[in-house]
Amino acid sequence: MVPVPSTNPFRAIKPIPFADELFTLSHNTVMKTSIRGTSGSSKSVPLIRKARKKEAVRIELLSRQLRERLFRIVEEFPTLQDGYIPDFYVEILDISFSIDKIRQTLGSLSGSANLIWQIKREYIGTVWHASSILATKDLRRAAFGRFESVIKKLKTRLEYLESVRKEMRLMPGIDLEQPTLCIAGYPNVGKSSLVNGVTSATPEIGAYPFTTKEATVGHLEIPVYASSSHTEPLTHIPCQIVDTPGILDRALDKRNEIELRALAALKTLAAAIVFIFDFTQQEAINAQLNLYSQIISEFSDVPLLLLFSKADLFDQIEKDALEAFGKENFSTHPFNLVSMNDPANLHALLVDFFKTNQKQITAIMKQQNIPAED
Ligand SMILES: Nc1nc2c(ncn2[C@@H]2O[C@H](COP(=O)(O)OP(=O)(O)OP(=O)(O)O)[C@@H](O)[C@H]2O)c(=O)[nH]1
Ligand SMILES: [Mg+2]
Repeated sequence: MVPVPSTNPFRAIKPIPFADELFTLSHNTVMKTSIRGTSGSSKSVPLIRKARKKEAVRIELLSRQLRERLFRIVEEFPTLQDGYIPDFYVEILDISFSIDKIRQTLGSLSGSANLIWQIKREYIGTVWHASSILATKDLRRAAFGRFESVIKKLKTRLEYLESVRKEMRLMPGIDLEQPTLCIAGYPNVGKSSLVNGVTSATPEIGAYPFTTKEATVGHLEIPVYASSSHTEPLTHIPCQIVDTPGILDRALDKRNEIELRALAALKTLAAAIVFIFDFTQQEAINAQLNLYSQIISEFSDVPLLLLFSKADLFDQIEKDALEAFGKENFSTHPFNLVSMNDPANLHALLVDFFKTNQKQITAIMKQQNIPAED
């Protein structure tokens, strides 16, 4: 089995704490820390000086802990700029969240960390001039209260970042060095069944539209032969097969988030497309034809393999009728009837398609990997 590359940059982010948790954890750690030179019975240092030092150090420690935690969250988030993370994740972020909002949110975490630093400076200065032990404690409590209110104001922002992290970490890991074949088609046509049949991936299969909600990656090894007379492969090329959600035949501005995610995968990942057509959905024949036209015009440079699914459900007369329909409507593409009960045939078709289009696939991959210019 080919190992699944984990190049999804969102999987490296640690869970983002709730605001309360972030403050309480840091607060408890600081209150448990013993501060050198502020306890014991040394008579040489006056008690007021020990108290000033103790509370000033506590303020310093808590501010440092909070700032470190905030900066860590900001640093762990992938840089949301062209060239830093694959375009696929940028597109998904823009569909499901908002890159601007994420940037602003991360910016406000850094801003809060700086505010904590200012509060700390203000209070430490005052604590050193406190006139009584009680006053040092009151000042420390006041500083902590200010820190807490800064952190509490981040409540919804931290929750937002955690929701981004949780959702984005579910996206597949994509290896940009590997060729990627995207499976596309109308809902419920058998896309996931195909991926399930020829790769180690096990996407959910269901007898209802939009079973697949986001791209899933399966892996396939394509044998490469030294020449057509060789029967033993020279080597194998690892290849990614991306199962995408179904796409209906409708205008872009009417598309739901699930369809937009499918188009984002096609746009940013596909070095080749496998389009699945399902003749058992008689009521959606025209819709599928329209979708096919949209895909071939939008991705005109990308090699496309056309497959008619659910072959096992057709008798010979229906197959002949299908053949005629195919010739009439798909003059530009050869087509094949496939069934999920025959993964060996599917596999052979994919290997052959890859072999025939290898040059074009490699050229598209090169183009996709060129970093965007500023
Ligand atoms: N008889 C038969 N049924 C199939 C075949 N391929 C898929 N199906 C059935 O068709 C239904 C849809 O299959 P999926 O693989 O989930 O289709 P999909 O295109 O991924 O659907 P969405 O993710 O919802 O867009 C399921 O009930 C499958 O069991 C096939 O070759 N033969
Ligand atoms: Mg599916």
